[in-house]
Amino acid sequence: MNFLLKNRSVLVLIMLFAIAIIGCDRKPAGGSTGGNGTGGGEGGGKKTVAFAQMENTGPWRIAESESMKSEAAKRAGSYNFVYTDAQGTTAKQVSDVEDLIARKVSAIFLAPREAEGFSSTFQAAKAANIPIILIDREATGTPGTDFVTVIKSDFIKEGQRAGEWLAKQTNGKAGIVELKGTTGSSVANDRSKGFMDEIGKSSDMKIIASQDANFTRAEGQRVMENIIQAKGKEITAVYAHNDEMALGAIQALKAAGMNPGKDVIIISIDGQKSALQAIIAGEMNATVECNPRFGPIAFDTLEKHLKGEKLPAQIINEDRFFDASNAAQFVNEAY
Ligand code: GYE
Repeated sequence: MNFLLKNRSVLVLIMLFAIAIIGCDRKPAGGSTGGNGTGGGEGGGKKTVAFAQMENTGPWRIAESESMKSEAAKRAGSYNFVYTDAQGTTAKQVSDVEDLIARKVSAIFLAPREAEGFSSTFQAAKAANIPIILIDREATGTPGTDFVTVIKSDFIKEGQRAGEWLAKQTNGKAGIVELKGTTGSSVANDRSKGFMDEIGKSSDMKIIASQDANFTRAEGQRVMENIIQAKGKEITAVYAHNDEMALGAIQALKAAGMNPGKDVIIISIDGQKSALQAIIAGEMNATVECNPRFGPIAFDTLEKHLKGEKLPAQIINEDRFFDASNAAQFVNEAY
């Protein structure tokens, strides 16, 4: 009798344990879109949010990653933070996001390297109830459906500001080299378009060469060396889609015995510290600001979404303009 009783209570314990396990499994899958789910399979009521970065090279992108990490650290009471680095490959970035979805994080900030390639990822995130907020670049898809919203600068306006400034600076006559950002990125398309819109207003503003230098200094330098060989003195201006490529071009021009900042006017986009220093040194002329410090606005936007607030399709950062008149004033706060 005693033996039977003992066995029975063991059996009951086993059954209770089994029920508990099954019960756990019945929890809704995926991260929470509401304000009260714990999501992320995390304990302690914290949400796990992720930032899927495309690469972490160059001051702009390093500043962006740092801003996201330090904002997450400030909000560590509410969030665990996961960071992935796709090392400059769109395919890796897609699989990084797929892994984050499989891990059931509560939300994903995504800086998409290229505009195309993410549509099935967006569907998987939607099916798992995981909101995606795009930061810094656009991806093809519908805001409010495929992703929550996109926070970015107005890239067409950046190109227009660069074009307008250059036309004024050169009295409407220039032989321009355009160093473009990564082909397939929303940024490169828009920065070209805005610039062309403006220089198209003056018939003597001519693009004499236009090439992809992938937003990097090394490629900017290499591409510029080749263009100098082909075009030489025809070059009177460089429009680079970012400061890193402009700094590479400056190196190439100097090595060829040309005078960047004087004989060849250099304008680019971003506003990083070494560009402002080059402006102060007289080797570069101007840069349109593109702010990489997304951390605070990214997390604020996520919190609004989690509270159920309706968000606009795009959230646009306001940017400044740096040239010889103000570079010294802002250089210390630059990244
Ligand atoms: O200008 C560039 C970076 O996506 C807006 O990408 C960003 C651009 C930025 O590599 O420096």
